[in-house]
Amino acid sequence: MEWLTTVDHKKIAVLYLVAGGMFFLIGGLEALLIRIQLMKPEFDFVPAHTFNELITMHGTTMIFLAAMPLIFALMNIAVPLQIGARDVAFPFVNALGFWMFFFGGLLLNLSWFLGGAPDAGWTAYAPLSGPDFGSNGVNFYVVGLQIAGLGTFIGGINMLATIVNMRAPGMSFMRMPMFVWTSFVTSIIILFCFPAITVGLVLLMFDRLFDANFFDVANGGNPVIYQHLFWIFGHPEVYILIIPAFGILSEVITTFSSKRLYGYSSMVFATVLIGFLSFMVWAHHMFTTGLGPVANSLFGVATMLIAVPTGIKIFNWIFTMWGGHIRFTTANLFAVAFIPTFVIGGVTGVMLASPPADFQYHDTYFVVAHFHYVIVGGLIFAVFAGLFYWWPKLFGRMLSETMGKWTFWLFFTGFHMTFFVQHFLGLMGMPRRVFTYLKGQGWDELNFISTIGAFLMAAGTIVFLVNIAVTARKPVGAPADPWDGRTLEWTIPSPPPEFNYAQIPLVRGLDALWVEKTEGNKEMVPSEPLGPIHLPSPTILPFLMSVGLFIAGFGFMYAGQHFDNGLAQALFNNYIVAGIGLALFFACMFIRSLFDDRGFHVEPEGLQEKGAKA
Ligand code: HEM
Ligand SMILES: [Cu+2]
Repeated sequence: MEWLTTVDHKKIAVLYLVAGGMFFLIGGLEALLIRIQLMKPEFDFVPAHTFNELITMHGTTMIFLAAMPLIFALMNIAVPLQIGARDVAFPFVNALGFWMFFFGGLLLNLSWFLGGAPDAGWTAYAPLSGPDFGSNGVNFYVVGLQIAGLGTFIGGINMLATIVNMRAPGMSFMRMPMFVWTSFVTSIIILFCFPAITVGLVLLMFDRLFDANFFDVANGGNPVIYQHLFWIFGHPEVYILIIPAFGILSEVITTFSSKRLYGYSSMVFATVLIGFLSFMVWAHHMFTTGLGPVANSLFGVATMLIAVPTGIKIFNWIFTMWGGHIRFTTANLFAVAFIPTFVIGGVTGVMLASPPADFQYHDTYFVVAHFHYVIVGGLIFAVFAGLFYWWPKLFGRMLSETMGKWTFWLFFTGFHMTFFVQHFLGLMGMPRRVFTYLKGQGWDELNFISTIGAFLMAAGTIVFLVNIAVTARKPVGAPADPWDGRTLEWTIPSPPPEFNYAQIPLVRGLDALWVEKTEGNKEMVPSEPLGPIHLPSPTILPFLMSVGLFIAGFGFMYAGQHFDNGLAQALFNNYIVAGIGLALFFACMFIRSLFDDRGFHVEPEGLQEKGAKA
C-alpha cells in the first residue's frame, strides 16, 4: 500500500526501476526468441506471424517501456538530489506519470493473452497498421501507447518545472551538474515531440476504431502523413534517450577521473544544440519514400551536422580522463566503454545520413546494427553505469564490484558479438524484419555468431540480477560519499531521509561539494535555519486515475467487438465500460481539486546530532 500511494521521488524512482527492469527482461526475452529463430537458415522455431509480433513488441517494449522508464528512474533518483531539493516540483504529478506509464505498458502487453500482439512493426506504419491490414493487436498499440505516452509527457513537464524552480540557492544554470542539464534538455524535447506521436496515434485510432480515413488512400487519406508524425516524434525520441546517457557519462567520468569536467560550458552548449538539431532531421528516416532530392539533401546535411556537437562531447570526455587519476570501477568501465561503442554508432549514422547510401542500406541489418550500437551501446551502457554509481545512494548498499565486472565483460563482449557482425550482414543484403533466410548466401555463420552474442548479454544481465539479490541481503551501511563525489547528492546520508536535506545547502560553484572539499570543509554550508519540514501526504488518487484510463482503454477497444455474453455485449457496445473508466478518472481529478492536501510536517529533532547546524 505504501508503494501504491507514495509521492516521494526516491520511491517513485524505485517503482520506475522495477517496472522498467521488468519490461527490459520481457523485451530481452523477445529478443532472444528472435535471435534463436534467426540462428540458422530456414529454421522454424517460431511461425512467421509470431515473429512479426515479436519484433513489434521487442522494439516497442524496449523503447517505450524499458529505456524511457529506466531514464526516468535515474532522473528521479538524481535530479532532486543534485539540485539540493526536497522533492520534485509536483510530487502528485510524478506519481501520476509513473502509474500512467505502468498501466499503458500493462495494457499493451496484455495483448499477448487477448488475441495476439500488434504485428505492424514498432513504428506501426499505416496502412499496415490500419483497419485493413493490422491485426486486433494494433488496437493495444494505439491505446496503450497513448496512456503510457501521457504519463511520460507529464513526467517530463514535472522535471522541467523542478529544474527551473527548485534549485538550491546559488545554483545558477551554469553551475548545474551535467546530468541535470541533460535531464533539462531531454524534458524540453519530450514537451515538444510527444504531442506529435499522440496526434499520429489518435488519427490511427480514429481510422481503426471509428472508421475515419486519415491514412486510407482509397478515401483520400495519405499514409505518408503518418510517417511524418511518427518521425517528428521518433527521431527526437532517440535523443530523449541518449542525452541523459551523455549526462550520466559526464558525472561518472569526472568522479572517477578525480578531475572537473573538461569544457563544461561547451558541453552545455553542445547538449542544447543536439537537442535543437534533433528536431530538424526526422526525414532521414524517409529518404526512400520519394520526398525528392532537395528535401533529401537538406535532411541529409542537417543530420550530419549533429556529428559536430557530438564530437565536441567525445573530445571533452577524453580530455577529462587525460592525466586524471582514473579508477576503473564497474560504473566507470561501462562509461569508458560507451565512448568507442557510441563512436561506431555515430559513424554508421553519418553513413546512413547520405541519401544515396541510404538507398542501399535501407531496411537491411546495417540499420539494425546502427541503432543497437547507439541505443544499447550508448543508452544501456550508460544506464548500467548510472545504476552502479547511484545504487548506494538510493538503497544504502554497495553492489558487488566483482559481480559487476562479470556483468560488464559478459555484456560488453556479447554486445559486440551480436551487433558488429550485423553491419556485414546488412552490407551483404540481409533484409531487416524477415523471419528466415535461405542458406548459401554467406549469412549463416554471422547469424550464428550474433545469436551466441545475444546469450552472452543475457548471461551478463542474469549476473546483474544475482548481484541485486545478494546485495539486498546485506545490511544498509553504505557511506554518504562512497566514490569521493563532486556533487550535492553525496553530502547527505545513503539512503537519504524522506526530506533529503535537513537544511537546503548553499551552492558556491560548479561541483558544489568539491568546492567545499578543496577548501577543507567537511560539509556544505546551509542556506536556511533548521526548522520543521513540510511534505505532501501520500495518496491513492494517481493510481486510481491510471486504473480509470486503463478500464476506459479496454472499453474503447472492445466497443465494436461482438460478444457471446449478452451482458458484456451491452456493456462494451454502448460504451458503458469506457464511460465507467473515464468517470473514475474524472472523479479522482475532481476529488483532488476539491480537497486541499495540507501535507504534514517533519520535525527535524535529533537532526542536530546528525550534523545539521542551526
Ligand atoms: C534496450 C535495448 C534495446 C532496444 C532499445 C532495442 C530496440 C530495437 C528496435 C527498435 C528494433 C526494431 C524492430 C523492428 O524492426 O520493427 C529492434 C529489433 C531487433 N532487436 Fe533490439 N533492442 C534492444 C536490445 C536488443 C538486444 C539485447 C538484442 C539481442 C539479443 C536485440 C535484438 C534485436 C533483433 C534481432 C531485432 C530484429 C531486427 C529485425 O529483424 O528487424 N535487441 N530492437
Ligand atoms: Cu533519426
